[in-house]
Amino acid sequence: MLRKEDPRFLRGKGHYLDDVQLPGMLHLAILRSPVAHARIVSIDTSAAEAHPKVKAVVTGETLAGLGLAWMPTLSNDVQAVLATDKVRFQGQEVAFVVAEDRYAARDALELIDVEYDMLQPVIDVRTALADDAPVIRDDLEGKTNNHCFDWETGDAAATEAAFARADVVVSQDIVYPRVHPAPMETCGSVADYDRIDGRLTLWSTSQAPHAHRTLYAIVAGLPEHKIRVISPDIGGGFGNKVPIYPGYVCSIVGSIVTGKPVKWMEDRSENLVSTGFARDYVMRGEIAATRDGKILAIRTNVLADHGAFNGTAAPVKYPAGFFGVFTGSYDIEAAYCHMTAVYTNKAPGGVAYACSFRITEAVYLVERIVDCLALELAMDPVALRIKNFIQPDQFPYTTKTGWVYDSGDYEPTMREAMRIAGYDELRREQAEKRERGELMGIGVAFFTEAVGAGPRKDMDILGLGMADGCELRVHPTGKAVVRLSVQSQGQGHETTFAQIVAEEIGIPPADIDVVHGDTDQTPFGLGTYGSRSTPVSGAAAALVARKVRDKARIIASGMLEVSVADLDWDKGSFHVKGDPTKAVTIQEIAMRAHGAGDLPDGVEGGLEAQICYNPENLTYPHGAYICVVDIDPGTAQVKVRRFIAVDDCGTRINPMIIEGQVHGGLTDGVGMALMEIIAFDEDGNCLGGSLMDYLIPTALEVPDWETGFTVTPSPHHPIGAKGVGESATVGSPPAIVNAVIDALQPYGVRHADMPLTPSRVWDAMQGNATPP
Ligand code: MCN
Ligand code: CUM
Repeated sequence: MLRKEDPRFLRGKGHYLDDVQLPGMLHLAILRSPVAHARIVSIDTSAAEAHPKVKAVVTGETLAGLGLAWMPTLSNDVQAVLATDKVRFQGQEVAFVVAEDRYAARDALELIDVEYDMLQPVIDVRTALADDAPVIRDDLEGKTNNHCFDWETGDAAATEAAFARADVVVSQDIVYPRVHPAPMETCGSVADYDRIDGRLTLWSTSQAPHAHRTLYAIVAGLPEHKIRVISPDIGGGFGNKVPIYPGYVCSIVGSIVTGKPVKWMEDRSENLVSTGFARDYVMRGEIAATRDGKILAIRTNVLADHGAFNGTAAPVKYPAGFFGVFTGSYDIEAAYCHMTAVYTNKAPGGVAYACSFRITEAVYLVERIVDCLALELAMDPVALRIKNFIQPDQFPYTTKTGWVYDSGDYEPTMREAMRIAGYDELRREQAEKRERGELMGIGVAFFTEAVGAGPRKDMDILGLGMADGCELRVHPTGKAVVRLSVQSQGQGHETTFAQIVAEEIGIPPADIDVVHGDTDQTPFGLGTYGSRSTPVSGAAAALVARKVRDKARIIASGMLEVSVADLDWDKGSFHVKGDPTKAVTIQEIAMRAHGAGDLPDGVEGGLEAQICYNPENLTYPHGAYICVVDIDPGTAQVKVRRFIAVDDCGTRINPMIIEGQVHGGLTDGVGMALMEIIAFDEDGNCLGGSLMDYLIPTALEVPDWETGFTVTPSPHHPIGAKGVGESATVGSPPAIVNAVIDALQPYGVRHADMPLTPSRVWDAMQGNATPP
């Protein structure tokens, strides 16, 4: 089925945040810190205030007077809305101007005079905990260092014992650099505060409108029923639109102060410099195995850079997200991870960029380290993986770090990827090319993800349980509307949720309207990220439709004058068992539910239902990826020649949409593996602040993707579906890096860190794999 939303998008009729125009609307611009770490001595706003088009200038001091200078982050830290005492990263919000138009607001920023007293910045995560490192978070009472949190999982002693018994131990330092989701549409909001009835309407680029509304209620002390958050069409999120940004809060304050609607819309550089980054993990991976390639244990030690404020988005019990799945798809004896997270003078975030809470880092670690082991054992990387896979009869499988993989059948997926790739033939081609001095590499990665957060008994964000509401209403004429708490940013929910409901109640998808993104129109739920829409809201949609069908069955029994047990469902109609001519359609039932005439005893009129679905477990999709690269030995330029992706996301709702999701994620992976990095100089200047410096892949850098699939349904999901929106971003970087390292075997390279730009590959070829 083609996407129902596309006629609107393809004709330029999408309605994005910047399309919101309200009468009398003013425009907000944010003054940002030019430096990474400095004390604010003074701010002079008088010249800006005198600008004829300026309506308000607000500083941190003004906000402090309202108790709004600081806001909670999604991970129980606090973040400055506008800096009061110090600036803690380059690009931090210092003041804002509200003016009659966008240009005047920007011009007035230049009239604000801030005097900074420079402080030494903390940039290198490795020295952030040194005794003499300046303390970044002196706003936190009693804070005397830059320590953010420590976290561990697994069994250290059992892992130690397994390592002691191993024939072979391999360790490798691996960095997953800071990257940025860089959605096509930047972040923004329009706030409209009605002073008379105290109602706030906020249009914002939010992936989670309900969660945001509750947080505004808590932060600003506004009554929740008077706040309406609307996410219009969103031009890509990729995790970037999960956090609450100071700009959203500023627009609210701007509207309260001026009594007018206020729009804030970031430019590209603001988005790259100040909004949620991803990754930034410095990892040491260790793997222990027997000589014949049985993996015994995996151990890792991680240093995590969280920037100036811990703005990570993850369920609160998981400070390092779902990094705990770092044991991958392998049946091992023991595992242990220790992580130290620190503050640095960099933008806050730690959002997952197209990955369910740090799973990308985990998969990258295990898939790199397994390849290092294959090299050490001189074993084929595919054979090593297959030998260690969790077997089908072991599911549900409890990992050594406590995750329960719901289902999986890994080897067929791996074999399908090998079949499409022509794996053996590729290896032969590679051998020939090596003889001729050509650099061809074949990289393999196999991943298991944990998506669909999550069971409310152990998952919440700031106390909000991760269950999703869903409502289905069938109108008298048999058309329907399904109301979701999740919010599409391009994933095609208007199509796929209509398909889920259609499958259950037999109303054609075209007759089912999907409503989302408006807290006044939809039931509560935690939003779209961590590929949770299908696992959680998708389940809710299926179950709410079954509830409606159950009621329809009772009404049908009255219409056909038989007992409920004597009815058969035939996708779209009920008929009397054994007599298909005695039937009523769902449309006829809908009319009866709303119309004249008797209904069976105890049945209320109407045909609708509502549900709040609390998932029993996460879903665990998996996939096998094979990448083929060629490297120019003269320039060290990597070309991805082929990429084969075989994904298993259980029951597939819309194969075309899945394919689109996979294509997008694979393209992300090429970006991360070969091009993208948010780097900083030693003064804390962000070196990735524009798309001239932060390189994202285009059609030129990517091959024709070759996709395939297997289907291993989730046993606990009502239709067996698992999430897929992030699978390809998770699985592709290790496949590409493994391919590059494989190509560099003639140079004896075991590892090189992303992004594998020509200069890094060149360095690796010269025996200098660790970037300075
Ligand atoms: N789907 C399906 N069958 C399945 C699983 C999914 O047909 N077994 C369909 C779904 O119905 C949905 C799409 O695939 O239309 C993605 O579903 P799902 O895996 O549940 O992920 P979400 O809808 O929750 O989307 C979130 C995910 C995340 S977290 C990021 S990040 C990401 C991604 O989606 N951001 C995206 N894909 C994106 N795609 C676009 N265009 N834009 C983004 O910002
Ligand atoms: Cu993991 S980025 Mo998505 O979860 O919005």
